[in-house]
Amino acid sequence: SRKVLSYRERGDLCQHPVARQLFSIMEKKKSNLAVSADLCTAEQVLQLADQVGPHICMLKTHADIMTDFSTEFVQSLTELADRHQFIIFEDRKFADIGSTVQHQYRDGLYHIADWAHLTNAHALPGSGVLEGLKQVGLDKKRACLLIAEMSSKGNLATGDYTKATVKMAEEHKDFVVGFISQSQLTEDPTFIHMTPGVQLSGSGDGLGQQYVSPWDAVVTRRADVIIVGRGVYKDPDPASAAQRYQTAAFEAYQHRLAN
Ligand code: S5P
Repeated sequence: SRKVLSYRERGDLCQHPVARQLFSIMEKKKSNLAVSADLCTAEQVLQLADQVGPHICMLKTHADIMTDFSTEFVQSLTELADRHQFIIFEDRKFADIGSTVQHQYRDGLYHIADWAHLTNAHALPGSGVLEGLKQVGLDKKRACLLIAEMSSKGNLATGDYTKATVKMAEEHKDFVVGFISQSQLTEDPTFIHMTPGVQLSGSGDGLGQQYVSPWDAVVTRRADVIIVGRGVYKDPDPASAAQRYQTAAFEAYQHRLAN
């Protein structure tokens, strides 16, 4: 099998500034951990971001679950991202026609394109979803991931759907920098694979979520970045939990490099 490239080598191959920055942060901080801050107040999200900041390459948000989203929140989060050096990823999962997602990305209460370096979209609507998002995001140098596979039980993102999603990404490389997936989908080293549904202890959550370990995600499924929510923020000590996941995922990456 062919040599596994380091994050640094892959960053050097990337054209998109967000992909380059992410790979560079991963290399520098020795972190392929993204923490999902699925909390419902600005104070909780900001506190978590500050606690886990040193251990992560990326913070994932769900702005629309917050009760008090504001421009002050965005400003504070951006300051934390600059201080701790992490990418902000709004997990919006756009899934409508181009014209609608354009508004959802640029307008409304959240103005996502103004603050999220990275967002994501389902391939379901066809390439119009990307054409719409691009018209807003390209000028701002934003990037997008396509959801090619999901972690949840019974999901329909499989087989030909997944293959068509990869093809769509390849046709929009100026904006799409990778995938949300459960496995490696392409050998192209400039695409980043991010895998949610990762936990050190549990196997599921009773609502369809299915977990694998950081080792399985990175070594067996070849994820570049693991995404961990409850495994970190439900822990009584989120900073230590983040450190545990950081170490587990980075050791798994180093194992891949060495083998
Ligand atoms: O297939 C997916 C895609 C995503 S982005 N499965 C997921 O669980 N996610 C997101 O990852 C989900 O919306 C949540 O924010 C996070 C997983 O959280 P956890 O608490 O189960 O680790």
